[in-house]
Amino acid sequence: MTHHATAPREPLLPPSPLTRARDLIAEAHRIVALTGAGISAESRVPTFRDAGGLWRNYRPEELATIGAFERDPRTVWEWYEWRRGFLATCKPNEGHRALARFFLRRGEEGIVTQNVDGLHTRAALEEAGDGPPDAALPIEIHGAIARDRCNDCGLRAEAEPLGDDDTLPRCADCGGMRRPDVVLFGEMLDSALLERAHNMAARADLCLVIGTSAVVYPAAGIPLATLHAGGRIIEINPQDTDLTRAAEVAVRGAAGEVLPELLA
Ligand code: BV8
Ligand code: ZN
Repeated sequence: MTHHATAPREPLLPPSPLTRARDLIAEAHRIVALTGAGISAESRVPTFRDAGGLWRNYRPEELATIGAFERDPRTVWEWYEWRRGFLATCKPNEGHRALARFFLRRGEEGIVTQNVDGLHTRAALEEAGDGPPDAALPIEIHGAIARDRCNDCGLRAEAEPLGDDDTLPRCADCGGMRRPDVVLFGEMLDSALLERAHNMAARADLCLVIGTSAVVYPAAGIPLATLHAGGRIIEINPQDTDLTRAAEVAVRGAAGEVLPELLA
């Protein structure tokens, strides 16, 4: 019996985080994704931390607060007007598109976003073509910058340009103070939206956490609903975050590069 010298076996490398993440996705039944400003970074939307100082030396945390709005609504309005103008030049990136296609293929909604930039919605409509976009439409738990809301009666309306005089936008129905339809720091989130997002995460067996520093609550608690229900977390982010230690796999990279690979 001749013994064939077997080639020395390749040392078995542990599977890469991308491979492990792909396997978890293949095994998962219900998947939810929580996204933050990082998924829009490659669309040139400044992440919440870098936006500060880019505009008349204000910090976002100073301006995106209910206190600032009550104290100095005009300045907060002008900041949102500036952000709206800037966002008009941005478009969904490959990360938004890959995520939209993924949920359209699965036919079941699962995107929860902290972002107010509307880029997930645009990606859903563009990727769905003339098909239904619903499965890729996000739950926007912090609202949408492109809409206004009445501070008094809650009437929502398309944003209108700010008058250049000192008057502030008023509600067409009740004459109350209009404001951007976003959740400012110090404000409660829409409880129905938060409940829907939380229940979706608790029913999921996998939560993709994409481009968030996971410091803003109650949004950052959503992936923990999946974890506490026995599910697992995959983090897609170039950096470590407060959620990294709760993640089964951390894929260290940019969403625009990782998601098309991961979700193909
Ligand atoms: C509430 C809408 C309770 C506005 C937003 C003191 C005073 C007041 C409040 C608090 C306080 N201390 C704590 C609080 C609670 C506060 C909070 O959590 N603060 C944090 C900062 C400690 N939360 C609230 O105020 C919430 N409300 O708690 O109400 C309450 C109770 C009783 C009575 C009344 C109220 C409301 C929070 C919602 C605030 N609104 N947005 C607007 O945008 O104009 S949140 C805002 O922050 C944005 O939505 C943004 O999404 C979010 C920032 O978080 P991230 O998305 O994670 O963005 P960030 O820049 O931090 O991170 C980006 C990540 O991406 C990084 O990890 C980076 O590595 C990564 N990245 C970069 N590039 C890429 C990438 N990843 C992938 N690919 C890339 N290419
Ligand atoms: Zn009103």
